[in-house]
Amino acid sequence: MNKINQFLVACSLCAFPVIGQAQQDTSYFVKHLQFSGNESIDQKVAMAARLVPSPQQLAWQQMELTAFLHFGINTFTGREWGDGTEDPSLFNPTELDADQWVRTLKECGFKMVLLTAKHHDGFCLWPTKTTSHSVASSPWKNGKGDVVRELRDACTKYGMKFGVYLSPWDRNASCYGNSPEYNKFFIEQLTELLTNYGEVHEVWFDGANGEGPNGKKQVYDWDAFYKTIQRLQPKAVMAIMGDDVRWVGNERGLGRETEWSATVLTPGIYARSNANNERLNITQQAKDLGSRNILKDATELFWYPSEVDVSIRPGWFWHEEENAKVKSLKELSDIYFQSVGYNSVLLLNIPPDRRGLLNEADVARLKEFAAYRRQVFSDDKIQNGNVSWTACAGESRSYAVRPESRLNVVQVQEDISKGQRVEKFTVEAYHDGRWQSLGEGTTIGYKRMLRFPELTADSIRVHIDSCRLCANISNVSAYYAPTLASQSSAADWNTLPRSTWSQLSSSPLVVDLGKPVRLKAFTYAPLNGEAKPTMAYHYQFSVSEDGKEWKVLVSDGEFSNIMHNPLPQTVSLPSVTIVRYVKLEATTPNDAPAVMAMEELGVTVVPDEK
Ligand code: FUL
Repeated sequence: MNKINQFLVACSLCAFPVIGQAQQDTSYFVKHLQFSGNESIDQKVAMAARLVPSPQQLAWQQMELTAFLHFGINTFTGREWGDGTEDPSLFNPTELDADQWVRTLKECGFKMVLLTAKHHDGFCLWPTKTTSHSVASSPWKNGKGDVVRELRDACTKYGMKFGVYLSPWDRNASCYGNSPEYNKFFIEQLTELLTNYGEVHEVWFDGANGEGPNGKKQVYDWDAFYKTIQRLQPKAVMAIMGDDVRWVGNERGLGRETEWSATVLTPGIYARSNANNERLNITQQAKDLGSRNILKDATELFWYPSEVDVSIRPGWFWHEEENAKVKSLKELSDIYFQSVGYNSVLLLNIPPDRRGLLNEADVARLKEFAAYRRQVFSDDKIQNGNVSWTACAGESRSYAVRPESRLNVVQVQEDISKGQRVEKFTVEAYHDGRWQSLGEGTTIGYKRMLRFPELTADSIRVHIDSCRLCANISNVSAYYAPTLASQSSAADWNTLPRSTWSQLSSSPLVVDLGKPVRLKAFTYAPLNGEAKPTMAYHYQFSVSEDGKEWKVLVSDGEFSNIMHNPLPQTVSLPSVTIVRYVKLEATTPNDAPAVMAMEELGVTVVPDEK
């Protein structure tokens, strides 16, 4: 065991330097460092270079690929966010088989499985003592079932790591909004999960909170939640509303090209986070979370690596109509290169269906995805790439490429147990007697992949243009990733050409469809898949035959999670209605009147009867 590892083991959560703070110092800061305010920028940079992950963060980053299972009452209602009033008797998977989940995921290269033990609807997948709103009140296994236990057992059987998602936002708990009482209730739920199911490797606290200004306002006791985890599962990482794992900032599977695990973003669970982050003018979505420029004004730094969470389908929960919308191999591969290849862990969601099985459509795609990764990454075109290299700014190293090898990917890794240091690097290829540039990147971190048009090369050269102290490059490799065909993504959520429509207003959105039609469903699709402050969240949907007399078809609708996952949401209407005018009256997530455009509306109409 080397000096660093000895220290890491002895002091996993130290928030202070081991020895001094001089530039030549070889000491490390684990997980957090505080600047005194007197350092020059060079001194700050040298300290930042010596910020390292805790042992559990390091183990977490090394997993690279983890799986999310969104499963619960929504699976049976077809919703993305339940409102907590669902009848537990709806929960009745006919063939639930956690063995099938974990076996499939293991075969497909996943290292950990995280289950939505409780989503925002408050329905618990384990027989909790805290509420009757759980599997214990469902017909599944006559109320004797425990999904968390079945998943845990399957994880043990297959040697898979295990994590739980427990939504702080609870739309069912009557004590929600009575802050001390709900915090106690939540800690009891957390305690059950962290006590009764063996080792838990990740605890995922969602930041989503859809309570409007008129809803109940809960003040969470993050500190007590944090301490509960520390006490019961000290090796678990605490994600999102936690200080071990950071949300990348979108649900589209898109990481940052410049991704600092050593970041100035203060985790949201700390009371000082708003003040710190506002002072630096940053959010979780900010482009720059760690450059020298932003270090200048930072007062502290966190090892807070990013996690890219995305669903294999448009929604997080299983919906029958999305069986044909499982992401293509090309989309999954792009997501992989833009998450794992951008110094992040990929958390891919594969939602079990109503039978309680991973659906055939998802399993087939997962297998294709695994086979593709195997094909690409089992064939490293470089022979000596894993010899470690202490690289100072301005230095390069060349690597011989196996003869006749085509390549289009170069992968570089830093030994992050000694910190994240590279700020800019360039990759070149030698062919036909000359060097040509393949591309350049900024950060490397645990893993960075660069893609470029395919070529044949005799050798490649990695040049470290700029770094903090000297970088510790642990691996350089090169691969050939076969080109994958794109699938057309023509919108299938509007069946009536817009050429006959006219928009009469935008807030509310009133549209004249041009002729009477038999309306079966409508869709709201934020323009360009972007979340805007003026977007619709809560809505009322009405229709009219003459534009004067209106009939409300949905009075209290919600486009659940649209702020984080701004994809088309289709609402099926209770019955087919003849309409010519439609009206969408909506409020934004901040409860202001929403502004919408005709292009964001889709209608599904039934052809006229002959
Ligand atoms: C979001 C939630 O609101 C979604 O329903 C989903 O669970 C996703 C992973 O996080 O914030």
